[in-house]
Amino acid sequence: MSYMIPKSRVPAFVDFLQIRACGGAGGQGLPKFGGFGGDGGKVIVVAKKKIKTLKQVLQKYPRQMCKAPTGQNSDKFHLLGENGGDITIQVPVGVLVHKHDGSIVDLNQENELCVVAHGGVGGNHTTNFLGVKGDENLIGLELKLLADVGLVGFPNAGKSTFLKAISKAKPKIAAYPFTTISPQLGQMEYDDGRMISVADLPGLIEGAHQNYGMGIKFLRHAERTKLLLYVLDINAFQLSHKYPERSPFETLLLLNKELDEYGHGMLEKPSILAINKIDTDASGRSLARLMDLIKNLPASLDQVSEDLHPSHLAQFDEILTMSALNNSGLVVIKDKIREVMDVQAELQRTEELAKTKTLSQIGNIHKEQNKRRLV
Ligand SMILES: Nc1nc2c(ncn2[C@@H]2O[C@H](COP(=O)(O)OP(=O)(O)OP(=O)(O)O)[C@@H](O)[C@H]2O)c(=O)[nH]1
Ligand SMILES: [Mg+2]
Repeated sequence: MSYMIPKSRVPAFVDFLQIRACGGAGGQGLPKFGGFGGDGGKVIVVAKKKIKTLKQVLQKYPRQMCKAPTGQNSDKFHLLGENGGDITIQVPVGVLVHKHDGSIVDLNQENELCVVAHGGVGGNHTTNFLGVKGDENLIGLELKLLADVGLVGFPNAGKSTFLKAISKAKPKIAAYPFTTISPQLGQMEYDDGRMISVADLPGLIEGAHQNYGMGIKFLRHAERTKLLLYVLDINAFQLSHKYPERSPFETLLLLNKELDEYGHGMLEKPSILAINKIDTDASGRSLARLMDLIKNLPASLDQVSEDLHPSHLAQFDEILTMSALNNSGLVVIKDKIREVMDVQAELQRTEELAKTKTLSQIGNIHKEQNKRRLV
């Protein structure tokens, strides 16, 4: 009999996985001789590049349970019981560990780790020589999205409408903020068959970097994207009567500010600004005003209150307009996305080539030196 879940029952795409992590219990002490039981083992989550998906993790722990060994009991021949060994759960790089206490740990690099369940201490005089039970914690493993393009914007800006228009994805769209509550993925297909993946993220609001709204939780999913598409509503935005009304320029600055404060290289990513709902600005007056303010940055910052000023201004590769609802302007945006991605890929290739070149030059220098030494 196998403990493995039959292949048909393992979902094809797993981006969240719960695991019950149990630390080992401490071994029993030996009161007669004052012997110490060994400590129970810990459960540790560690990021490994060789693990690519959470599905692999599920296949390794089909019962979604991971238990570390118990510490050894003390006996008259082994007064100090051996500690139970630790268990490591190997997960892909880019996993967010949701710990039982509500904290979230980002495992972004090879071998980064976090302890998710401690073992109990071995029995000794302070515990009446009884081994203590280990932690039993329910943890969540969430894999950060891996998409080429991330859609960022305030709620209601039209991000999901854009995703729906350019891909086969069917995200929920509605005229109220926070319609999207979890990241949605879509594939943008080009005439020559090239595919670029797009992640629609829940809307950001003022204070997102401090976890207002759905904040940081979802910004994490934008970290691994290669390009950000800022979606901006040409109309003013007001989250509720408790919040001030923000002009499109203010919304843009706030978005910029939130991404800047969040850090993680968000502002350094290639980015395109897509000004949406252009169909609602028939006279073109709002657009003209907004473009004027953008062109006159940073001087135009004087026109808005200082607490909206970002410390670094985002640099856009392009500023374009669209009506995601009416399918207008989308082809230009699609093409620009591809162009920026291609330029980035080319830059990366040249950088890598330069690196290998330097390495081979170093190799040649060594060869030259060896030659000289031989002469
Ligand atoms: N007139 C007009 N309305 C639009 C356009 N794009 C989106 N909308 C409308 O704006 C509202 C919000 O659109 P969504 O696509 O749900 O906005 P979102 O940015 O995904 O919002 P959240 O998920 O809440 O962050 C919906 O009622 C859309 O129909 C547009 O180009 N023109
Ligand atoms: Mg949405």
